[in-house]
Amino acid sequence: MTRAVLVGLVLLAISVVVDSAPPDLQANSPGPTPAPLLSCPDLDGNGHVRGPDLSLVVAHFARDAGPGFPNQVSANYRFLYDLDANGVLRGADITAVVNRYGTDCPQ
Ligand SMILES: [Ca+2]
Ligand SMILES: [Ca+2]
Repeated sequence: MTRAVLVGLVLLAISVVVDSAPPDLQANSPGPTPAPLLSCPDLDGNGHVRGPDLSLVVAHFARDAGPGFPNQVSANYRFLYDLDANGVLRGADITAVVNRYGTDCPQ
C-alpha cells in the first residue's frame, strides 16, 4: 500500500470524526492524567511502524473508554491503541501512526 493511499484513508477517517467528535472524557475525571503506553506507535511490536500498525489502530476506531475513564473503561477499549491517552480512539490516534509511518522504533 502506498503512503498516498494510507494518507487518503486517514483523511477520510478524520473527516468522519470531525462530524462526530466525542466529548472530552478527561474533563470530569478525578486523579492523575494517564500517559500514553507507547512512545513509538509500533503496535504489533515488530520494531517498525508500517501498515499493520496503522490497520490495528484503524480497527479499534471509536472503541472509546467511556465516561468512567480513566478509572473505568468499556470492555472494547484498549489503552494500547489510545496513542494520546485521552480515552477515545479517534483520528488523533491514527494520525500518530501516520506521522511515524516508515520509521523504526528503538528496541
Ligand atoms: Ca509494527
Ligand atoms: Ca486517543
